[in-house]
Amino acid sequence: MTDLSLTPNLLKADIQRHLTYTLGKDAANASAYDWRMALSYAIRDRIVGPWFASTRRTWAEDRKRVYYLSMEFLIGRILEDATANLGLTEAVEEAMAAVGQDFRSLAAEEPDAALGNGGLGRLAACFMESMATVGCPAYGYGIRYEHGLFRQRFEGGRQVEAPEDWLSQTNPWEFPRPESAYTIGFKGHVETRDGQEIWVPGETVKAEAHDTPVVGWQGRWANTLRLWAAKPTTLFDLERFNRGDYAAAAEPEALARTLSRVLYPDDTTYQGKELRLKQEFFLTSAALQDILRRYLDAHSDLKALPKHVAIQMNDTHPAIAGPELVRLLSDDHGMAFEEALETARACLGYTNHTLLPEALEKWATFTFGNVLPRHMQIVERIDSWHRRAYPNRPHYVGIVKHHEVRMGELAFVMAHKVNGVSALHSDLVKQSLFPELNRLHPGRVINETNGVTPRRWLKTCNRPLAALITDTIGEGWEADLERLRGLEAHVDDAGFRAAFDAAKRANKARVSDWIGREFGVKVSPDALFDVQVKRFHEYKRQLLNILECVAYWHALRNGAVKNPVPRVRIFGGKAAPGYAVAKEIIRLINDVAAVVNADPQVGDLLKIVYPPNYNVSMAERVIPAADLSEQISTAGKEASGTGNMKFMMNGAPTIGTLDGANVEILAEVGEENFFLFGLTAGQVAERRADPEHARKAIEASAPLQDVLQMVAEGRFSPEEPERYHGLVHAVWHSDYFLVASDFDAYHAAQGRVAEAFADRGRWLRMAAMNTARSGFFSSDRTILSYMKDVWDVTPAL
Ligand code: 26V
Repeated sequence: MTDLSLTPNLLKADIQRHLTYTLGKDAANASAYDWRMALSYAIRDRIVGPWFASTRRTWAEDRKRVYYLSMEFLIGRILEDATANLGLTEAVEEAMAAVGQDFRSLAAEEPDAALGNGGLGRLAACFMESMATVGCPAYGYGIRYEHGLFRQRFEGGRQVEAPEDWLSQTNPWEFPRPESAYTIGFKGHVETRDGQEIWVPGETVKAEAHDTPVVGWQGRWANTLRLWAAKPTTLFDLERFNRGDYAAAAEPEALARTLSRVLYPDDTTYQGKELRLKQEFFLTSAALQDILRRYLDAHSDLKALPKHVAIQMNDTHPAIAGPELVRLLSDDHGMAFEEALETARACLGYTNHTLLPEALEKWATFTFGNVLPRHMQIVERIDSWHRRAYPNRPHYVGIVKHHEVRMGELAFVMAHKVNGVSALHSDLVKQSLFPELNRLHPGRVINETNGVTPRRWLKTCNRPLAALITDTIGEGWEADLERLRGLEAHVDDAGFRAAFDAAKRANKARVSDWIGREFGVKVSPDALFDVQVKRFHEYKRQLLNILECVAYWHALRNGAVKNPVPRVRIFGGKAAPGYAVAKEIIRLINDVAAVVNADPQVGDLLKIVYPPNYNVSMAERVIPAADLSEQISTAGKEASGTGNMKFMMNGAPTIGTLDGANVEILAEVGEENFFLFGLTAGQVAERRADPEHARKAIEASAPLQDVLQMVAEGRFSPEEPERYHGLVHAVWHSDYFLVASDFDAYHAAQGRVAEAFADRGRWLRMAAMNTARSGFFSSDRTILSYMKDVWDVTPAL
């Protein structure tokens, strides 16, 4: 271990050295950007020690490694977190102050690494940090997208997307490894030579590694996030270039680079895009070639691979890993087919993150066979092997059906463990997604409830609360989150409550300033901050939230609310660019906000704010300031949720349905500290069976009728009164996500929230109990559980 207790002076000297020799800048005219870069390099230097030490130990002890394959890693900023994990926050503050810079403002200028859409990608990032914290030897494998998730702005209330450009600045965290490159093939044909099938690709690209070290808490271990960039295998065509045909000369380069150019911004509907399939194979093949290369550097017997290698498929996006590993083992290394299959299966695990049928990947056999002809053969062979090995398999079950390759079934069959991401979701994976496969393979499906890293999501993002926790229960809770239980002994203590209140108030004051400054809305830090931040999906029911805002506004105007509690309803989130209904809901929220915020009659009693471009950094700002966490999905639809856990940790009680990990949050925190409402997953199914459910629900609810009437007649869109006819019509006549059926229960639950909030002592107790009982939702717990149940790896620390 390197000495991490470097004084601010040493740090300052290192920063100045980087400024001069790495950046070539004179301190006299260095910009804030230059200082941030110099600081980032100085911090990166201090990660390298633990990184090498961890890698050396893994080799020396011949430890089993975990390989986490994910199309998304939603990392956010790195500087502040890495600094905190190294225990250098105070030293860095001091060093930067000595050169006339403010650390926090510099850190806030770092662009987010937004290589993901939402929950699935952020989970992968939390897992990377937790694997480094608990000392699990691991590599994350992903794609180094040139453009991460689009930037969102509003024009006339409507979402407008602009490309994101995080690499327009130098990325100080990565080490390019042009020497670690693999050739990835596509298309072409399959030849038989001496009874052996050989794939002859028609196109090739190169996958080039870029490594980012990920350091854990207290710098005791560090792992590698290896992201692949696509490069052409052939340089440009000099002959064409000399003829002046510049565009054609650059064609191979352009073609290759499109592979890692952009992140697909749609996580709602599966679309059979060939480029997406190519991206998936690009990531997976590069990762597997790298894994086998590393294994064969130290071993020779490929049959022993599962003793040394665990590969986790983050959803089905890398599910081509099954056939690709079989191909590498059999076609390239001469293993018999069935042995290759069993070897691959013993290495592979599959995590399912969604039940939504429209998001389940399936590829037309035509596309699949065209892009990956050899893999198509292998998939057919896996399918017929499985059919023969399990003669009870019903005829309608299989990997290839109706001229489609079903990636969920492929991942299931090729994994030794399949898991869901919350208790409820894992049950549904067994009962409704894969009932027959679950019957054929009892015990294969298990649950691994999600978690979040408390270092980023409590320690660094909420310094006031973190300081109070340390003052109250001492140090060490950051890597042993169950210790937060120690707070329970203090929740009835007036002094502790006041301190808890002050911490929340400080966060809210920062957010009020920001909202006033950036969006011109004046909000009081004493109001109830009611927050729903997440991707926009119909099932997440931002529509239910905004319709309830309208009902509340209406009631306020009519004087129907006794002792109203001032409220700020905060929204944040992006819609997939092609998701028309989600975009209409976004526009409705902005339209309602404009009317409500300008209404002198309600004044400070209700404000609606929707800051654009919600991302990891905005979450770090807003979640610590939340009083109430909105987790209101249609029961049975949200696989887990992880935002719900972040709010809980930061002392915000949940208003929510019995869905995903809400169920477990409720169990931990107790009904008295949770605002539960709505239909259960079972009741949702029953209710939907009645084709008249929406109309009946609306007819039974006077407030909902009023709300829908106001929206439909253009109260919030006077310049275009019919703007929301479609949306309102859909609520009346289909309402697949049961907004109408849950409306009254939600409205009533919001009433209970206001009542509780008005009782300061009671509210603070609830809020503190949420923090105190959030220990289970540390991703350290999740990772230790995967290590034991799925990966069979022991922690090195
Ligand atoms: C699907 C697709 C389909 C193909 C195109 C690209 C793409 C990208 C993402 C997805 C599915 C995303 C699924 C997802 O994010 N699920 C979320 O996973 C979280 C972590 O387990 C969980 O907390 C959320 O409840 C769940 O919605």
